[in-house]
Amino acid sequence: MAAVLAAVIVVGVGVFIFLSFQPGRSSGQTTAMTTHQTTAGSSVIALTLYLNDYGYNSSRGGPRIQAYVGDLIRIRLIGNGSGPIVHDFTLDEGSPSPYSIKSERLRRGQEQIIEFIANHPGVYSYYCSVRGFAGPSHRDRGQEGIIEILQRT
Ligand SMILES: [Cu+2]
Repeated sequence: MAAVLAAVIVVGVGVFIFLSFQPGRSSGQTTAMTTHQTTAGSSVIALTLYLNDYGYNSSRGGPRIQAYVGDLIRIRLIGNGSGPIVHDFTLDEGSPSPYSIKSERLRRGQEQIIEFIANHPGVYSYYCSVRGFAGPSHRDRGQEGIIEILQRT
């Protein structure tokens, strides 16, 4: 556990096949964010995001993620696109934001856990950076959400 908490930017656990079948857009995709207090007064914000076409835990948009400066954000990403369509989680200069977070591009059934420290306060967009050969980007199709990092007062 301590080793996990010590991890900083993106901890790519690698991509592995998710063995159990996940039906697309099931009703189980509500976003439950759990918070664990740590000794330093900061918290671990843990949530799961299904990478759907073309939203996070929905077919458009994504949940608002809230954390305080110093918190560790841990997101379990589960690919849930249709056919060969892949999706990712990006929070970078394109958001725009001072972060540099980008997951693997996951297809249905693939999974990755990313972790990063919420060290820049502000309100930013996270989004899917995938763009097909033709047509609008996934972000233009609505695949983005808000992450809000609050100053601890
Ligand atoms: Cu996408």
